[in-house]
Amino acid sequence: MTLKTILLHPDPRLKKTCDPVATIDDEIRQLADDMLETMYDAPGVGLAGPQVGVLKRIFVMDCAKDKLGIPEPMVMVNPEISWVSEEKNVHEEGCLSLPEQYADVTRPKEVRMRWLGLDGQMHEEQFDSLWATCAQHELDHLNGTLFIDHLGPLKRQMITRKLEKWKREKAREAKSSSWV
Ligand code: K1U
Ligand code: ZN
Repeated sequence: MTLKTILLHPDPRLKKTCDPVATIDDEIRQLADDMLETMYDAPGVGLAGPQVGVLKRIFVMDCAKDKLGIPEPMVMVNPEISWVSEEKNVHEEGCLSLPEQYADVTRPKEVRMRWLGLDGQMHEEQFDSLWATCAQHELDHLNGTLFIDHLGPLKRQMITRKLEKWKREKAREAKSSSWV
């Protein structure tokens, strides 16, 4: 398995609409393995193809990590939302492509997802709480949408500026640690 580099906002690849996956083959199975390893290493609870530079409709998620410590990795290929609840939920969201930036986002509280699994079969399941938030956040990535696109322009600009500052600090830290 290989750790992939996670692209940071405003990389233009994060704004693209991704292509459907034509077949489940060894390349897709390898990609899913690499994405799960990259997500757990980050650490995060989700990761979508475009975040690792792959403009295909695939994401991974595992929102079960902090319950009993038993992992519940999920891989969704060509995912679609088949139903959303009328009831909405506000959840604080983060994004591995916008490290250390968080904001409250309002989305449907529950969603029903349909997707192609690595077993080549269609699956359908209903999600709530963090699973529902994460599935919608990841599906957004496949359509070139980031969580900051759900915010007003001022909040979005503030987060984008804070991220630029974070990048400058990281670059400065990397430079000073290379001196010793
Ligand atoms: O898509 C991504 O960038 C991953 C993102 C998913 C997400 C988190 C929270 C709400 C909606 C979607 C993350 O995983 S951000 C990191 C994070 O939330 C986390 C990190 C360590 C432990 C638990 C959560
Ligand atoms: Zn994200």
